[in-house]
Amino acid sequence: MLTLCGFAASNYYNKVKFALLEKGVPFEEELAWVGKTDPAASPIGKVPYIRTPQGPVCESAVIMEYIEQQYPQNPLMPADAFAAAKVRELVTFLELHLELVARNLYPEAFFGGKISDSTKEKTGAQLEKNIAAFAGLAKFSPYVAGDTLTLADCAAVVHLPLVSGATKLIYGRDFLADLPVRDYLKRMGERATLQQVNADRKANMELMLSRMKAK
Ligand SMILES: N[C@@H](CCC(=O)N[C@@H](CS)C(=O)NCC(=O)O)C(=O)O
Repeated sequence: MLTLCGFAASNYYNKVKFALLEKGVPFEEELAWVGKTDPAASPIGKVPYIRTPQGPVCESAVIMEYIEQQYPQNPLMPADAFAAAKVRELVTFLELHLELVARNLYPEAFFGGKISDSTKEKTGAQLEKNIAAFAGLAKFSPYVAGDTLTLADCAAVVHLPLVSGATKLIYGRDFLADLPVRDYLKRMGERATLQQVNADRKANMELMLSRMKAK
């Protein structure tokens, strides 16, 4: 049995969880807050990580590839090499060029902190450029990579809402507004799998807040 470790308020954790649910791979969840992770499984202290019968694996993109290879049922990667490369390209854009850049905004957007005007300016310009490039690659017809649900959707459903939310809060404008993201997320939100992920996320978020208050 595979164990997914981390906490359900984490978008990286939810990306893996959504893939497991969509594939119908049985798994258990082990709650591991930041600071309480297993160093033997996640040497850098990040979540998620998984425990497999052969040992642990960390880094969500690597975990996704492992799951895909180990459990071929309900594939989330096309068999064709070029089509698979296009899915990985979208995943890289979502993770590296959208989420990681937007993360510069999170301290002020979500965590009550402050970021400098120069960070806002630089991050805004970078996001405009990267989102325009992503728009040229993403299909949303009806899935991010085309007519089939793939790993790109697992990344999109967790990363796109944060990019929208953070840009709205910092710049007063959703940088993804010109893309069909809202309709896409609404459609995806009709899936029982995503509904479960989101319900668990909300419950875990409350738990996280009550832990923070108790400190
Ligand atoms: N590249 C990592 C990123 C994971 C990540 O940043 N997770 C956050 C929670 S959403 C975390 O563990 N942060 C704690 C830290 O960086 O120490 C992955 O894809 O798994």
